[in-house]
Amino acid sequence: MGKEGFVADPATMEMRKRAKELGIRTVWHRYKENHARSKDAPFQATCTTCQQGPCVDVRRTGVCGMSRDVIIAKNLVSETTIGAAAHVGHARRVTAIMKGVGEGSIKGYSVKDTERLNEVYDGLGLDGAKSDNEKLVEIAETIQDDISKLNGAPKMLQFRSLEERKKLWEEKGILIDGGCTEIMEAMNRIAMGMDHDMENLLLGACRLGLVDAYCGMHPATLIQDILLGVPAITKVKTNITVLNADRINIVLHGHKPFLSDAVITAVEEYNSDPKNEPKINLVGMCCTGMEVLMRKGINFAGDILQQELVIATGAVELAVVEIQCTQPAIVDAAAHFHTKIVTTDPMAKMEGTTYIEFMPERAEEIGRQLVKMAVENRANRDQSKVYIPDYEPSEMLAGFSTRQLVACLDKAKPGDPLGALVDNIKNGNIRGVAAVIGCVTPRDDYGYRTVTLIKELIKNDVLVLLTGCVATIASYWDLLKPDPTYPGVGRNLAAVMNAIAKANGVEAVPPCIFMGACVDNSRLEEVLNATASYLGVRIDQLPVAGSAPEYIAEKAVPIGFWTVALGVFTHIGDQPNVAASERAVKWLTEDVEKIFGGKFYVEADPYKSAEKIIEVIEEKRRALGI
Ligand code: BF8
Repeated sequence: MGKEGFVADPATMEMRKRAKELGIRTVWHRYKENHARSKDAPFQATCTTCQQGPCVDVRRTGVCGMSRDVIIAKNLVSETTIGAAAHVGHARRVTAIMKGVGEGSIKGYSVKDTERLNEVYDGLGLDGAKSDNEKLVEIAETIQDDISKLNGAPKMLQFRSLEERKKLWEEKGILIDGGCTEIMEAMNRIAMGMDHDMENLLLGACRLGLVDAYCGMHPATLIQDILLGVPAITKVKTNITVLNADRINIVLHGHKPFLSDAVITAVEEYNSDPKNEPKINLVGMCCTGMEVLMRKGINFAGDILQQELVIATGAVELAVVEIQCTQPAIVDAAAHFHTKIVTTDPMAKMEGTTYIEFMPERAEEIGRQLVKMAVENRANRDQSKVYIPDYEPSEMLAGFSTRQLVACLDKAKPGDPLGALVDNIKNGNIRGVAAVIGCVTPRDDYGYRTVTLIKELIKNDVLVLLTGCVATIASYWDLLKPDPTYPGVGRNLAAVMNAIAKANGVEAVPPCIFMGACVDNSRLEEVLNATASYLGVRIDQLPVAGSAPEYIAEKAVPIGFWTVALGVFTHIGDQPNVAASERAVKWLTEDVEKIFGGKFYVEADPYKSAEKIIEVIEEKRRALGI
């Protein structure tokens, strides 16, 4: 029992206890040891830029005279740059794969969705290719140009954002050049003696939001859709308890689901041979886990906070990681068992692990090599150390790409799928739409903020779309399980969901809609743009909100600046490290709304956050006259 009667996921709690008994320090232990956040948070105004400093706990100015407000804005730009660089790095890697596939040097992947290929090819304004492979190359070269060019807005931005936004961004001076140029200039502006204007710095952070979206998330999603398939509805099981004590367990961890695709193929090959016993149980973790659950129906074992706990079961033969959100603590957890961890990206190595570089040209061979490694390691398992909590995994109905969502709505209102959504928003059955996205935090009871917030929203007839770790945690509380009684869902929203389910010939749809991993926030823009265009209004007029109740990663910061620049009211559960500057807080939570129509709202309490989100949605409804 935790906050206000909240009961955290029992499988996770039991594994935390088990880890403690084994002497494995988990993220929750380390959080208590290291957390330095205080109410007045003076440490938040610390500048480490030059050797006159570090200027710690700056009350007025640093040694150079830089104000506390500017130091804080500069630090926020730095964090935002790192986040944007992570997503651009992801896009760069998958773009290189796409180019190799088109040119024929990479044989293990091919076009899985021609419709998506053509949509992207045409959308980027390309023309004249004679084959799908030529299209792959041209798209890849266009995205590479978007990422690397010195001048001119990325073609992806031109393709994926609404005219009204582009015009506004240009007017306000945040229309971006190439992704790498922007990242370089962001580092340049925070160098000693450069930008000392708080507002200019924060507008710079908004630019990085656009970099993240149009040189990172959008290209990553689109390329993955083209080469690995557009997600369609699928049912999976989730939580640590999807591990199988009788099988060989392999965990796929990271964000870039190309290596995992090769491992999946190798596992299918291994499992299909009747001579091979025991069979392999393949499970996913973090965003790669979400990618493979959506596209391949692979069960999901854990979010960012559960990664050590999954290893602490002692049942994992091999964890394969590629990029992002891997906590180095898994090495310590694995050292208690036979578990092998393999890192695969030259920019994401980890001491104490085996490094096998993922070369997409050799994907098939590397997939088999990893499977062989896991199979051989099974003999080293000490079965007496295996401990998997005895709870049923949760059920998740997933795979709601925008296309799948539209297909479901089309059954409800043939020929006018968006009408099926918009009619219900207009008549008030759906009060509005909230996208709840991002990470989970060790700051309070596991899942408390996310689960409580979502429950409050759906109870009040707000349709909730989910991406990222919050989504998988929601599944542990059955918020992604179709149940025809729609427990906890507002009466009107439940009636809409029931009608959509019936139109699609299924018993029920889940209380919330899971739209994918963090890069798939790009899918949320597809929904926003389509709805705004259908209604003939701006995004900032729509009764919608975004929320990252438990964000922790740097990647979440540019995503937040992007949603604000799109015009979305954006809730975050924790103050970024800006509390020591009243001016910065005011700009982010008030002034920026006058520029873009969106702003940040900071609140840790999920009840208060839900109340505020609903209030904003109701205000927007009133302004629209609905
Ligand atoms: O990109 S939600 S903890 S896993 S950052 Fe990481 Fe946050 Fe999870 Fe994926 Ni997203």
